[in-house]
Amino acid sequence: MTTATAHHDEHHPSGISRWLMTTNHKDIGTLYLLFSLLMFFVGGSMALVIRAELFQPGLQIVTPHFFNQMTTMHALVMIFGVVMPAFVGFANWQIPMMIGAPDMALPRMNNWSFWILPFAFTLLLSTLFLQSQGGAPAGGWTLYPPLSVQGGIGTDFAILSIHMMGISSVLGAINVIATILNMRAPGMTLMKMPLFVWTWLITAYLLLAVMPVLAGAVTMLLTDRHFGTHFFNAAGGGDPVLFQHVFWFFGHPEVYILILPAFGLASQIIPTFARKPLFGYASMVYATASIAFLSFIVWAHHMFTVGLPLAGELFFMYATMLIAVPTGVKVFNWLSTMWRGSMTFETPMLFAIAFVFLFTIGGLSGLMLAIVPADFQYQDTYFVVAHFHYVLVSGAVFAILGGAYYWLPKWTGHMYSETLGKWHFWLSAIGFNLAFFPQHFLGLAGMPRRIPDYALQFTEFNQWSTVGAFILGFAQLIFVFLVIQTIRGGKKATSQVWEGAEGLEWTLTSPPPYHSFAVAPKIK
Ligand code: HEM
Ligand SMILES: [Cu+2]
Repeated sequence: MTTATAHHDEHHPSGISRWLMTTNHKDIGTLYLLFSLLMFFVGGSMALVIRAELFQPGLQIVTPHFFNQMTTMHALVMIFGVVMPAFVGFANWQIPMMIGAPDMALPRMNNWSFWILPFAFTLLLSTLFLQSQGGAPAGGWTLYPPLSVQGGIGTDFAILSIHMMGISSVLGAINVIATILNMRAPGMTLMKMPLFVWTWLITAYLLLAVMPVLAGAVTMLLTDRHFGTHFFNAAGGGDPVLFQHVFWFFGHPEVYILILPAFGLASQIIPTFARKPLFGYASMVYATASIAFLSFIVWAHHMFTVGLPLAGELFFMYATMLIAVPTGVKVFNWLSTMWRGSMTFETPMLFAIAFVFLFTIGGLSGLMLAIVPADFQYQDTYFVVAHFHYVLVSGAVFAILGGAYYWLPKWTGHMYSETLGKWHFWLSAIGFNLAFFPQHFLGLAGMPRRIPDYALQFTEFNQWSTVGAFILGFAQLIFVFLVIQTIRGGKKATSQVWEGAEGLEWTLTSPPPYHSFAVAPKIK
């Protein structure tokens, strides 16, 4: 039977022009995910350079200036080049299939929002080759003035690259909102949408709200650097602390842009392998919305040591603690979904369970950091570095890896090797905790962050941390091998793939047709 739709289904361009010109959500999803994986190795290698230098006190491998470039670039790459593109990759692949739409609402803009990224990161990474002119930005990813005003041409490249990343994110967010609000199949009401779609809808609004704020902050930096303005120059009547306020007004919602889609991934995976519907669907939606709202009123908890007025310190302390409530609701709902479920522990579920527990550890250290007088001790120490790696690595990255294992059979049509998957998981989990758990104690003992050398008493824990980081790094090579192996072949995946999985994407073949849902599905 060759209907028009069936013919049109598989007809698509091939070769390089396919990937350059594609407007297909699955292709663009694949491009975002592969880009993110490549950047993971770029950002990860930088982290290993830092950890190798910190294996023992004294300077062995890099100069202090290059060390500062590595910490700054590592963070910019991991945040804007790995986690954010990975989530947009998942959104592109999954949202149209989950809501029963043929594609994203704005396909050509979708192509452009991806292809801006390789140019933005070429610009950013090229600064590493400008060592004679100061090299890459080296004042920390937060780009605080006055250091960032004094930095070399690398800082200008970083500012322009951040502008391009911001445009890509804003275009992606517009596309997600337009798709979710206008392209749902008949009967797919908002409160019937999968949680992953809800978390992305709310994340997209956060992106629209704060990416322009970052653009504003770095533009003021650029004019202070080249056009004689004094926004952040105290001698010119400006205030360097103003930059911190504007940066973190973006920066704190940004950390929720890095975690809300991860919450959505966990809410897809856990019910599937617990074989129970998600506990408290509606409360999950309201918890996500309240976290997003609260994320706008806590930014100064990054600045408790700049000398805020007491009333300000108290407000930001209590507002930050308040975020623990909706976050707690989510953790409670995931545990209740697992409770008395008939659970099996395939690799996606292992990553999802590790996500829940290790993210909670990150959340608890976040609560400790929210206490103003205690934060006077923690601020700018390795305790902070441990905290945000628990929420960003075992949080965001573990959820991303879990999501990849969950949908890889759907995307490729092949089952991956469960044995390799489990090796990848356990080496990642052990390596991660060995790398970052000791850092809590280094911080409590007073080891500052962003230093290439340290006092003797910090040696042992730094050595464990470095060994752990290399185990974590090595484990990711298994993942790359597994992905290539699965794309190439393996046991055929069924449409349903996972027995307990719910959702429209599991009604499509694996891999799904190039153009899916040309005819809107009926939502029960
Ligand atoms: C995957 C393994 C990772 C390792 C081994 C690692 C390791 C490190 C190390 C050693 C530092 C420097 C700390 C210092 O000396 O001050 C650092 C900083 C940082 N990392 Fe990671 N990291 C990893 C992944 C990530 C990810 C996935 C993210 C974000 C999504 C991230 C975000 C950051 C940030 C924001 C900083 C602070 C940079 C600065 O001080 O300006 N890291 N990381
Ligand atoms: Cu914050």
